[in-house]
Amino acid sequence: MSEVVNASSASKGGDTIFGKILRGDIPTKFIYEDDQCVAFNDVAPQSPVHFLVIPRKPLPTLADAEQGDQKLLGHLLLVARRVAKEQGLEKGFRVVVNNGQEGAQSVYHLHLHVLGGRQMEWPPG
Ligand code: TR5
Repeated sequence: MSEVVNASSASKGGDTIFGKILRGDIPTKFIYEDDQCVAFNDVAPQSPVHFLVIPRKPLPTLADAEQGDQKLLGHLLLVARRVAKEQGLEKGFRVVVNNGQEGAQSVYHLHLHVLGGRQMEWPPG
């Protein structure tokens, strides 16, 4: 099922698959972790390298972030940059945050997609 179809039926509220990953209920190899966030490979990669950076704090969407989350949001971007370098993405990469239904968000736990390893196109679909 496409992510857009998944996104059309997804909604905020309750536990998410990423909450289960964070708690260790679903065993997942973290390619990075610290006290604020973790990174792991996307289960359905859209490019040769495709990983997600997610905060430990269960913010459902970027739109739910508040002023007090400023440092956390900056940290997520710096972790994206760091792991992208570790993954060999010297030639470039893309960072995506899908927000809400029209943003095609399917998992309501904030996450940064980091995609690389091929030439990206623009505009996105
Ligand atoms: O559509 P949005 O932006 O919400 O992105 C959600 C992403 O989570 C998609 O790229 C999915 O492929 C990814 N996803 C979904 C699951 C999953 C995952 N990545 C890693 N591990 C996963 N598990 C164990 N289960 C999922 N349902």
